[in-house]
Amino acid sequence: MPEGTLVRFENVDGIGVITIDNPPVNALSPGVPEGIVENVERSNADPAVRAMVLIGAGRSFIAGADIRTFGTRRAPPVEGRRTHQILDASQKPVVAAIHGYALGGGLEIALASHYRIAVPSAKVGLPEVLIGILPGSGGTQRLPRLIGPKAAMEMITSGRHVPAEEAHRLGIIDELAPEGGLREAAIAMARRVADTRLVPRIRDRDDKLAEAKADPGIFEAMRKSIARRARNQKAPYNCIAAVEAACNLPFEDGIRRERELFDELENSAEARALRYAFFAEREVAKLPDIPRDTPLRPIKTAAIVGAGTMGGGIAMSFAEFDFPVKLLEASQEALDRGLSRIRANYETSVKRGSLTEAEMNRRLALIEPVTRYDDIGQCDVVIEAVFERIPVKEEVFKKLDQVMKPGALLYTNTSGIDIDIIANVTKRPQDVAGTHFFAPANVMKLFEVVKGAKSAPDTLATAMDLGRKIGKISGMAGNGDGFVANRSRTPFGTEMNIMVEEGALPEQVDKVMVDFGYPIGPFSTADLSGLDIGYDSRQRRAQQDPNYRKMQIADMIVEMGRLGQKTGAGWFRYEKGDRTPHPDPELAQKIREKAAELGIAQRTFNDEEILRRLLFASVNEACKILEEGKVYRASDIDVMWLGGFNFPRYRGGLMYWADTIGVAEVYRQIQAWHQQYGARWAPSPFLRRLAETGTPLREAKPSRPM
Ligand code: 3H9
Repeated sequence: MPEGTLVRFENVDGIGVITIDNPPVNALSPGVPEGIVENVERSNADPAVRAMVLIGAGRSFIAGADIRTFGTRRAPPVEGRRTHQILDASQKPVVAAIHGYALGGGLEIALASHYRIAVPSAKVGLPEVLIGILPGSGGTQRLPRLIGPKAAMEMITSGRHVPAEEAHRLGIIDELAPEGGLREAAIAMARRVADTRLVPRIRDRDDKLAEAKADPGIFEAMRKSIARRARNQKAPYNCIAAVEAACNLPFEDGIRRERELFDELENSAEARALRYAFFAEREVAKLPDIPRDTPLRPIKTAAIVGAGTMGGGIAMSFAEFDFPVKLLEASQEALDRGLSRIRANYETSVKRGSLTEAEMNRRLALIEPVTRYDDIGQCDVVIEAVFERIPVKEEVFKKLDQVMKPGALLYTNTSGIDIDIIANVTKRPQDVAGTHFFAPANVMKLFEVVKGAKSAPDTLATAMDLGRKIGKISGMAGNGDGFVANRSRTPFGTEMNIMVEEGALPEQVDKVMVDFGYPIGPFSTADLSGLDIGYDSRQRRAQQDPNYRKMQIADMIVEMGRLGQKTGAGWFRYEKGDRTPHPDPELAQKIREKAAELGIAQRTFNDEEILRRLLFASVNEACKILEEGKVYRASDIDVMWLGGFNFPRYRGGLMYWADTIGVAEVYRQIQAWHQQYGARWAPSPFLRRLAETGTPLREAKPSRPM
């Protein structure tokens, strides 16, 4: 068949090599499954073919079903004629040859094949749960038969990508092939097995299912273990139910049950939101004003200035992804403190079992502490993470300008200082941009790249790419107070404080947001970060702006010495050595007294009102950001909320969620609160236009280019 066909066939001395060629990731788009089926059937009918190899062209085996086709009208699959069923029924053996990714429907095709060979760099997995569905092409029935229900449930409910070597140990992969030699090794394997009389089929195995027969409690235990992270979601539970069916039903009945459970999910609200989030996270990488082919600056070595909590977390992000990184602090003492914090973080992970000691040592060896600016001059990129004060940052950038080699990228991790002020103290403002990490920097996914007035296109494109290389999701923001992520989050913070002044309690607000899907509530989060930081910035703001609305209760708490977890009390009370927040009646009393002193009337709040007050305030601000052209697209704001603030992913993001309520209703409510509470709720004219035209918030285009 000619190049350009989705599925090609070639007879290599009796081995039929079936190549899937659907760039970029060989998704199973219309035409691909049909092409596989046609070639498998033809090979079975052709005496000149003894066995087959199924392999992917380009960078992957098969990344799964084509997600774009979900939720659209598709012809239902014809039972018995589905790709996995045809492969399974093949009388001649099929070897799946895996490189890159074998995910979802891709791994399911490999499981329906009779042998699996992979290069060590390959990854396999069933990540359907991450887009709100379950493996619907036999994966939930075959994987437990191959590796046992417990291991299968762990893989299917987490959706994680399993490296080939681990997959080999688990029994998913039969053989490992040398990198670069996959095709030859797979053809050789096919030759070896070509004359097998009994083609091995996973469906016929049940030895591994004995685990569930011996202990039927494993399913309930699994449901319990995921209860926290699977809150409000259906897909993870359907995944477990499907594996349970694999253990209790004959294979064909199990396949039917899997299909039913899949059908329940495909169009669920959570699946739609998760699909949206998947594509929004790909869209955010596209830079409309920077050509795609802009050459990137090579980055092999990095430096971080400042070994505080943020700087240390950033260094850890680099080390995790194999970048040698120099950590600079002028004083040896501060450097030592920073390094011991990094070590302590790693040790906690080792104790928890999420990191091996060897990996900890490998990462620590990549972080080189230095005390002189001259030591970092040859690094390709430097990220400044010093104290958040303009003169301090200016001082650092003057030094960087002196020592860094020409072409080095100079990034600042400021969370709010004007990038141009920083850039303009150097003679190379084109090399300067913001790269804003979110705390904890080694954990949170968002990497907000901030565009200065003079930032060169390759300075920005390289920053976006760098974020990706250290496992983050990069999003571009225009320069301006708070950039995009924090600016859109600020009104949420304001409202939570004001509601407490008006009679809501921190524990009620936290419960509403946890029930909504946040891992922890906003007041507990504030206690975790420390309340003094917000206090300082409020004091500064109040000095600069005579109209600044003071947060009297938040200030009172800090002035009482309650700085959060680190002092054993903040918005909540903490037992020694325990991070569990306990409501504090004493504090509640103090809050009421303060409110009385301020003359603020007290009332009760219902949960819906709390949720809306917090999130609508932010939607309104997001509209102002779009109006000012400080972001490329509305969905980028959603990506930032998912990666920066732990907004529940199965709700899509701030704007996507607001659309589930409806732009007209959001506008109506904001108008009503404008009447009631005054200026801070003035609706953005941009929002008004969206409401008038019925344009979904998530599709809103900014009013002007960034
Ligand atoms: C499934 O299989 C269901 C079955 O059980 C059957 C049920 C009946 N579909 O991420 P990248 C696009 S569910 C459509 O930047 P990377 C992506 O949008 C599926 N498009 O690359 C992007 O397009 P664009 C289970 C897809 O190298 C381009 O490919 N599988 C799909 O960073 C490059 O993507 C999954 O959930 C797809 N399946 O990462 C895997 N995959 O350039 C989903 C990618 O226009 N995919 N695209 O923006 C991934 O996790 C990553 O793409 C992957 C590569 C790890 C493969």
